[in-house]
Amino acid sequence: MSAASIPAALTATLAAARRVTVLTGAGMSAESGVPTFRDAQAGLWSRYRPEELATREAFEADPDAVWSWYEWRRDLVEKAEPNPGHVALVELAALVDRLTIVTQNVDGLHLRAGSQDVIEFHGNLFENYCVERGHPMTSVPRPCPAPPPCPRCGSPARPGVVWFGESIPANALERALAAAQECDLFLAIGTSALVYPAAGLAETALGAGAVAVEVNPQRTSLSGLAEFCLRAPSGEALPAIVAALRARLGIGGATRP
Ligand code: BV8
Repeated sequence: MSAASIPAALTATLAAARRVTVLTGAGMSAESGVPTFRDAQAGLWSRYRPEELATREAFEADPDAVWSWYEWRRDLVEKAEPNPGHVALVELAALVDRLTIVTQNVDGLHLRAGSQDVIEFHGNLFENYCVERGHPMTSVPRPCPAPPPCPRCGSPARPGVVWFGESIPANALERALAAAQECDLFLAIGTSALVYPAAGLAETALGAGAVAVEVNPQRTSLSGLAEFCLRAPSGEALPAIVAALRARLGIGGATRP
């Protein structure tokens, strides 16, 4: 996707924006080789649906199986690298007044790419804590076939992610709502917009007068609300957006490949 294919009106809106808020979903990491939730679960996990595994009930029913699913994902993510889409968001943040990423992804790839203002709305795969007291368990040995006991209270570890049926941590929710309410431009990237309250952030931004943009090869429930829909992979569309903005701002230099 080239800079020339980015609508001039989108580039103009981006250039004039005081604050840009980006909501990313699993599609953002697809080009890093991390399967999306809509993809059939690969191999061992092909018989489960994520919604069935990513719950407190599933963990309480079979801690070892759910823990192993997260270990499998941690292994996969550790082998993954941020893709050109992640890098382009780092570059975009340097070109606009303020850019906040609200990510539904728990893979930590935005942080590894160098993004600064990131809200991990559903937590992080690599941050575990114990089920009884919430003691952070930062040095969990890998590989680890079963939830290890907390060194402080002995209760088992759980992944530091937000499961279905669990509330979003208050601080993350508050910051994400503010980012949605205060932005002029809301970019929804690589998300099917099926999970709430994350998906509701788009309506919050629109209600506050923002322009919405969708980057997704497929249509979603947000498509009808978006002023611009870029039907392309984020690893191609985002570098093109950055190149188009650089050209409009008269800033040379190609986007890193
Ligand atoms: C909550 C962390 C209040 C874990 C995740 C019954 C009881 C309780 C709650 C509910 C209920 N019914 C509904 C709810 C609400 C529920 C919900 O929304 N359910 C859905 C299924 C309807 N939400 C919750 O439970 C939330 N909490 O509501 O608290 C509460 C509390 C108690 C009781 C009631 C209410 C918490 C939700 C958080 C769940 N945790 N992740 C883990 O990862 O293991 S969700 C997880 O799935 C992800 O984080 C993400 O949010 C979601 C997957 O969505 P996407 O990221 O969009 O990915 P997806 O695969 O779907 O789509 C990928 C897209 O990318 C596609 O559109 C594709 O076209 C596109 N794409 C592909 N390739 C590319 C691309 N795009 C660009 N470039 C590419 N290359």
